[in-house]
Amino acid sequence: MKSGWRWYGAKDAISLREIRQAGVTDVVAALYGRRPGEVWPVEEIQALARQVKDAGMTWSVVESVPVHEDIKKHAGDWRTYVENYKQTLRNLAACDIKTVCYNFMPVLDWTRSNLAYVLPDGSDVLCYNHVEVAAFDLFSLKRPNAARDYDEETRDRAKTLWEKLPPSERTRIEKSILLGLPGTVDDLTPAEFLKQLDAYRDIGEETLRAHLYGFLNEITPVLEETGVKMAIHPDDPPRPLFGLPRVLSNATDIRRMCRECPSTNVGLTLCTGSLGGSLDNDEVAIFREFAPRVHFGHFRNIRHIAPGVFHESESHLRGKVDMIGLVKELLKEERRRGEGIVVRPDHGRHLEIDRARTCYSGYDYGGRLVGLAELRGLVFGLEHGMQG
Ligand code: DNO
Repeated sequence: MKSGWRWYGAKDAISLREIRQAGVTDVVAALYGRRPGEVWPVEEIQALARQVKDAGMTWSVVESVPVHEDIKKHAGDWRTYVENYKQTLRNLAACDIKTVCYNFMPVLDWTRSNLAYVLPDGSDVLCYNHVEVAAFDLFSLKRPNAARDYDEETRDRAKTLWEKLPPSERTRIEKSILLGLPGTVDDLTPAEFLKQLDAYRDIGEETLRAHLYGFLNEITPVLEETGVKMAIHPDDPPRPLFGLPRVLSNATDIRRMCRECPSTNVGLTLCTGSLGGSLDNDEVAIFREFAPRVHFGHFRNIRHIAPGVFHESESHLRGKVDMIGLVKELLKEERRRGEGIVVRPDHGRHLEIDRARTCYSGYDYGGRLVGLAELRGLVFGLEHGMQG
């Protein structure tokens, strides 16, 4: 396992020196100043790569080169954005950066309803509660026809919840969904969010799938010529949201992508926490089945506490995800390839040592430091014959 770490560049409260001291070799970064659809200039890529190198590490994975919304919709200038995407891939490859994480979730990147769910020890984590999301959708956003996207029980529970929530809690849910999560390109007002949702009115699941596969097959010649590997990030959470289609939530979706896009340069970010958001997903089986296509890993654990409600766990090793089984698959695949796969500790608890600084939600120092140490300890134990 190559130890990765997501770094938000100049805006990150965490320094490269701290990251290096966490035992990291591979930095996961992006040109955050560039808008979706723009070509990333070689000089800018080189400058960031040099900064990372001077700190004793390598920028080896990009997270993310965002896919412009128009590519997902086949709207406006989408063909130009595809060409620009190809050029960005060529420019990254010229700087020897050959793994690209991205997602194909419409409008919102990942979604949570609580960015500070408090655990018994006083640390806090991110939480997704489907009833809170439904309540927001139905009674705050008031999305037209939202009711038909929820079953009766969820609608009733959402109504009861919303009625009893104090204004501060309602605001907490609204802000958690619309603002503040890294990954989402712009903070959204409710009106802007509704407008963007409406733009997907006529785009169903099959259409979005066709757009994803079409995009990947269109860029495949560039992937093969440069050696770049595309690592799609699964839908987080892995279920339809706000009436939007989802196309990468489970093994069936991955299987289909692999069938429609035969190049092995088209692969996956094995994000255990995203896949683990559904009790039906078996992350270890997914790793096993698609191992040659796993180009990057996000490892974390989660706990499901009620139907449709989960939060990140108190440890990267314990929870819904069988981390021992997963790391065994990782080691097996690494032996087969004869090289390591970059894995980053995905999200961590917000601990006391980070209270004095503001990190991106889920991306504190202490919590991820512990997570990475746990993962490395597990790898060390397994490599030295410890029985799981
Ligand atoms: C959340 C992240 C995602 C991820 C993107 C990839 O913590 O895993 O925001 O970076 O979905 O495009």
